[in-house]
Amino acid sequence: MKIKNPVVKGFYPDPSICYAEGKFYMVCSSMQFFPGVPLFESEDLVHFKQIGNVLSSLSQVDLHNIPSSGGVFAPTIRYNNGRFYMVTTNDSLHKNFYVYTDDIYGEWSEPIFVDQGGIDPSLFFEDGKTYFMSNGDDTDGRGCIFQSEIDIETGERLTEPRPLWNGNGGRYLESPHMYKFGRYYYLMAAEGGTEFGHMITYARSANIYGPFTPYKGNPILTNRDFGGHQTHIMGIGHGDLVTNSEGETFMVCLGFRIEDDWVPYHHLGREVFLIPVKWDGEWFTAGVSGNVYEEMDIPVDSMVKPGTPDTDYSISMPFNKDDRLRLSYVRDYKAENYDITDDSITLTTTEIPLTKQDSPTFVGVRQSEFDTELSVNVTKTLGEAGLTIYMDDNEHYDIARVYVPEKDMHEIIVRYQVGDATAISYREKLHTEDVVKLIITSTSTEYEFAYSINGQIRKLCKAQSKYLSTEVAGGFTGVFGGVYATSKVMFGYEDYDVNPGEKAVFTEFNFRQG
Ligand code: 6LW
Repeated sequence: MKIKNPVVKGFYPDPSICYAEGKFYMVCSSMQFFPGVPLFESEDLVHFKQIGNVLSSLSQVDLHNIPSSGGVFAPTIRYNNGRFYMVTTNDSLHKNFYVYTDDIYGEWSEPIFVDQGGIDPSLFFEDGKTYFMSNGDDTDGRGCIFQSEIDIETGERLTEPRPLWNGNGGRYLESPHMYKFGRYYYLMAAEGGTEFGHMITYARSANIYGPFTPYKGNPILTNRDFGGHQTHIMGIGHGDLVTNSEGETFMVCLGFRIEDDWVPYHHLGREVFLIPVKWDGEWFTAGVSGNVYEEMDIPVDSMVKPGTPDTDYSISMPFNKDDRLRLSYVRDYKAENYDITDDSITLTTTEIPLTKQDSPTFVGVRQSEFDTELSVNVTKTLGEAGLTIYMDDNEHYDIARVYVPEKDMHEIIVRYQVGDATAISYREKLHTEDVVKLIITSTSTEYEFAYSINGQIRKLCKAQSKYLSTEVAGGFTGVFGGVYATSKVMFGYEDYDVNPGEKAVFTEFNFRQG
């Protein structure tokens, strides 16, 4: 069956998946954004529905003032004896921990920490034992996957971490997962780093502690040798295998969609790709000759119900329960600054601007498509209230309504924040106290800013998506479209401090995607 990748679009990196109670459940990393670890359900590996966020309480994860792209790194989800486990790393605190639930539609436990370093932890259950693995360096300083046995009730490590495999020679050996097929244990990992050199490798052993023999055809999956003129799908790596009730094995992995054939960049973040897996005796292969294309023939026919609609990533008011699962905040969620109903978002201004490594009053949704229109009505607010296309603290484009009382300054501004550069690319006096509609439209290569009053649209300026890309911003995230409010009005060459605590009321939020 022809499948169009990615199967989950937008900033949903580091996918991990399991099969339980007749359905697939998948989690992704979330870095500094809260709630953490978005949780998806699927019946066919092609259509995924977000059903929750694993880390839905700040008591489960400490994101306070962490750096952009710090926080929650790659998770693993596993199911054992009727219980779901999600294990991950708070990379800013260098702590590995897991949470569990007996109800996949309910809340997850408080964190249980494991005394083993590294990142990208994974769990493997066999014969009443729980194996915990993560990456690290061996005594020679080489990348290595380490494994220990833990007590899954307490998180206590019962054995010393033992080196399993140094990978296939690529840098940044990470994303380990252990599987048992037949008489062999299969240890799969990512190498090359989560950028253009990314790849997936594996090795197998008759013993869970090795020695592991690498597959002779490693890397089993990569697009590292393609140029942008051959494909716009890059960064393929960080995979997880899953087997359905028919014994058919598939892989999900991350990748990203670039723009520009020759100087590639991506701004939507790393997304989820579905990969076919084939067994050749007791070794497996993946993809099409180890590569990934936008359209692939994947044997999911028996699972996909004909006529199932493609995922629509658009979101608009009135919000429903599913929409609310997609609302994301930066670092600490401070409930007192948000009043979100189905038909309005009321934000309380604070002195924290978007550019500060802190918790600005912001709520947004991942941009999953290249062609979008984001719009919202905003009332007059003492301070600044606007729409933003937000990659992280230092890379975002804002269109805002500004009112500074002591200056009696009532303006529409467009701000490009790229690194240390704050460019006010548009400033215009606003001769109304009425509601103003802010509008940002996008293509794959640019954003256009406009506003309207009583239906009269006024187009202002444009900015390239390139300058919000990962290749400019660095890190591991992808862009959000959202609303924000602050009492710290920054023009770069002059800033104003308005009294915090004012209310910005947004209505008719509409994020059309695709
Ligand atoms: C993830 C790890 C990685 O945990 O980036 O570059 C981290 N590789 O696999 C965040 O996505």
